[in-house]
Formats: sequence, structure tokens, C-alpha cells
Amino acid sequence: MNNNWSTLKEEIKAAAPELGIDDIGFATAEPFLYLRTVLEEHRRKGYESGFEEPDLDKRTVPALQGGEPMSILAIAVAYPSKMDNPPKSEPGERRGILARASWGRDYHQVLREALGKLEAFIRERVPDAVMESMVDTGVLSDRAVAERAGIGFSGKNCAIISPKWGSWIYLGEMVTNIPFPPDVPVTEGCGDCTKCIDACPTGALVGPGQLNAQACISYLTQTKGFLSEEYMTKIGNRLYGCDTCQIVCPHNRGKNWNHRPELLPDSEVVKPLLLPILSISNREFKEKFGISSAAWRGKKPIQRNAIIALGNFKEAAAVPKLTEIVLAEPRPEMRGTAAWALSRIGGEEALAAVEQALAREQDEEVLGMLRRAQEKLRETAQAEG
Ligand code: B12
Ligand code: SF4
Ligand code: SF4
Repeated sequence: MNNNWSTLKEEIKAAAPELGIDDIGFATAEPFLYLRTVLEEHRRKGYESGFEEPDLDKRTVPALQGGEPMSILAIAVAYPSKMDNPPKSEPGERRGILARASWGRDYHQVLREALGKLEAFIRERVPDAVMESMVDTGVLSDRAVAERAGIGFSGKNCAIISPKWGSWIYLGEMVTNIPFPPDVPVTEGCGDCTKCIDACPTGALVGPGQLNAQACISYLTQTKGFLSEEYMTKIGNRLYGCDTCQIVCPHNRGKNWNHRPELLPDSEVVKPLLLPILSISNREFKEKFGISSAAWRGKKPIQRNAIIALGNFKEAAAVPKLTEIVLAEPRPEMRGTAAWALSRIGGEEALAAVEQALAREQDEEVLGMLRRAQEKLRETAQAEG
């Protein structure tokens, strides 16, 4: 029997590229005991993002409806890290950036399709196999599974880093009752390198492989409310996600995977002009960004981040639109953020807009932001005048 599973495993490995899978590894379905302690500590310190599955039993003890979980197949799909001919971001035509994990078609769909093909491949050979696949939104830790299955090692930036593909890989897995022989974990590691920890703009990597998600820009770009001035400044022009701790990683040097047309970036989508985003309708948003995994939180966070980016660029051409927002936008976090952006841009027009808004604003939080903006604008006007 054992031999059969080894043979099937080799067949699966050979068929993986045709199924749309760049790397596949096999792991046992034993509970992830060490992970439980890590996750408990993570929660105790308040480092969770809130996007994780909250039930720690489900996260660490693989389960399978209708069967006994015997092994987990981890898959990786590699994605591009470089854009051909990126459009220039210039005064009057400022642009934001989406993180690489949201370039091209939403990876949840791409990996689900690949896992569907993998299930069909196994089903043809083992008709009564029980299989359950997940990508990102499942209960398990995709990284812990990938690490155990030998896809890559767990880097100090938290990413699973494949010796072949680097960390530019999406992860997914399939739990099954087939007792496949497991692969061995990768033995490589980070060594003495600390480039990602040193480069993280907010100090969110509080230790090797330890992330305070509440301070991570990737998380912050996906929130919907107000952000602190410190975080708004550090977000720069990021509209969704953050790639800094992967870009600096030596294991990613020269790694760019463009063999999948559906994952290639459309530069007008992934490096879009900022000003038009502020006037986009729900329908236009869906048409432009709907294909991307960046769209999952809707247009609000991306619009707020576009205001932040315009502030960080000190983009004078944005003052009329920001004035409109600070005076008439129904969402308080947009008015408050616009007040901050106007104070970054500076000038008489910006000050006039903020003072006009102060006279009519009702929301306490927005009022606070307007007052700080007014103060800053007056200070700069005095220093310059
Ligand atoms: C919540 C979440 C986030 C949160 C929190 C991220 C985090 N690091 O915890 C936020 C929104 C910030 C986020 C951001 C990003 N994410 Co995310 N995210 C997830 C999600 C849904 C759960 C992660 C989780 O449970 N974290 C809790 C930590 C504690 O557990 P873990 O990272 O899963 O497990 C590791 C640690 O426990 C560590 N560990 C084990 N033992 C020990 C012992 C010690 C002492 C320590 C310190 C650590 C440690 O090893 C485990 C394996 O690496 C997963 C999908 C999934 N279902 O797993 C995707 C996932 C991790 N994200 C992914 C991606 C691509 C990203 C971004 C790169 C996107 C972007 N460009 O902006 C960033 C990277 C940020 C970073 N440096 O981690 C990919 C990672 C692919 C890869 N190659 O590693 C995943 C797997 C999605 C997918 N299916 O492809 N994400
Ligand atoms: S994604 Fe950005 S903010 Fe988050 S840990 Fe990496 S560098 Fe830091
Ligand atoms: S930058 Fe250095 S420390 Fe960070 S993940 Fe890469 S090799 Fe490891």
C-alpha cells in the first residue's frame, strides 16, 4: 500500500506544473503543537490583525469532514515582482502602488482552481479519497503547512522563502485522508541577516519572525477608519499592502516570475493615478480593481490611502478635490484624512479650506484633525512669510 502512495506522490509532483502549481510539498497532518504556543503568545501581546481564524484549535489541529486527516499537500504559485515599463509618477500626475501579492488576477481564485485540478487528478486515481482545500481564508496557517511540507523556510520577515522562488509565492493546501509519505523541511535560513527588520518602516517586525500586525503597513492599508499621523506619513504612496520586507531580502534578488499571464500586472491598475480614485463610483471601482485581491475591502480603504498618498507627495494639484472632500464628504475618516493631507501640502488655499471646514464640522475626531491641520498650516505660513 505504502508503495502505491509513494508512486502517486511522484505522479502528482510530475503533474503539478500542468495543474497550475509551481511547487508542491507533502506534510503529515499531525497537530501543529509549537504553533499553538506561538499563536497564544501572539494573541496575548495584541499582535493579531483580526483577519486570522480566531479558533486556535481549528488553526492547529488539522480536521477533515468525512475522513481522518492523514496528510496535507502544500502548494505554491509564484508571482511577478517586476513591472515592465512602469508609468512615471510626476507632479500633477501622482500615482499610488499596489503590493505585488495583488497584481493580476486575485490569487484566491488562481490557487483554488489549481487545487480543484489537483483534487480531480487524485480523484481519478483514488475515487474514494476525502479532500478539502483552502487558500488564505481557511482555518490553517498556510505558512506553517508550507514550512512543514518543505516548500521553504520561515524568514525573519515572516514569509515562507523558497530556495527556488524566493518569497514571491502564494500558498494553499489540501488536507486528505491519504497517508502520503511526507517531505522534509528546507534547512536553509536567514543566518545573521536582519535586512527586513532594519528596513520595516514602522518597526512592525518586533523580532525575528514576529510581527505586530497592528503596526504593519500591509494591515493598516486594509483598515477602514482613521490612522495616526505617524502611520499616515509612513504609508507613503502604498494603496494596498506593503512589500518592503520582501524587496530588501537577499533571497529575492533577481527573482521575478512572469510565466503566468493572468498574474501579470496591468500598470494602470497596480500603479494608478491617485486623483481619479477619489471620484470613482462603485461600479468603476469594480471594473478597474475587481479582478485584484486588493478589492476585497471595497473602495473605502483605497480612497483613504489615495488621500494619504497625495498628502505625502505634497501634491498641490489635489487641493481643490481635497477641499471638496473636507467640506462635503459624508465619511468622517475621509474628511479627517483630507484635513491632514491639506496640512502636508500647505499653502493659503489649503488653510482656507481647513478653516471653512472647521466652521461647520460636527464630528469630534474630525474636528481634532482639522485643528491640528490649521495649527500646522499657520505655523508653516508664518515660517515662510
Ligand atoms: C492575517 C494575515 C496577514 C496579516 C498578519 C500577517 C502575519 N505575519 O501574521 C497582515 C494583514 C499584516 C498580512 C500581511 C501580509 N500577508 Co498575509 N496572511 C494572513 C493570514 C490570513 C494568517 C496569518 C497568521 O495566522 N499569522 C499569525 C502568525 C503568528 O502565524 P503564521 O505567520 O501563519 O505562522 C508562522 C509563525 O507562527 C512562525 N513561527 C512558528 N514558530 C515560531 C516560533 C517563534 C519563536 C516565532 C517568533 C515564530 C514562529 O512560523 C509560522 C510559519 O512561517 C495568512 C493566510 C493563512 N490562512 O495562513 C496570509 C499570508 C500569511 N499572507 C501572505 C502575504 C503574501 C502577505 C503580504 C506579503 C501581503 C503584502 N504584500 O502586503 C504581507 C506580509 C506581512 C508580513 N511581513 O508577514 C501569504 C504569505 C506567502 C508567503 N510566501 O509567506 C499568506 C500565506 C496568504 C497566502 N495564502 O498566500 N497578512
Ligand atoms: S509588510 Fe511592510 S510594514 Fe509589514 S512587516 Fe513588512 S516592511 Fe514592515
Ligand atoms: S531580509 Fe534577511 S533576515 Fe529578512 S527574511 Fe530575508 S534573509 Fe531573512
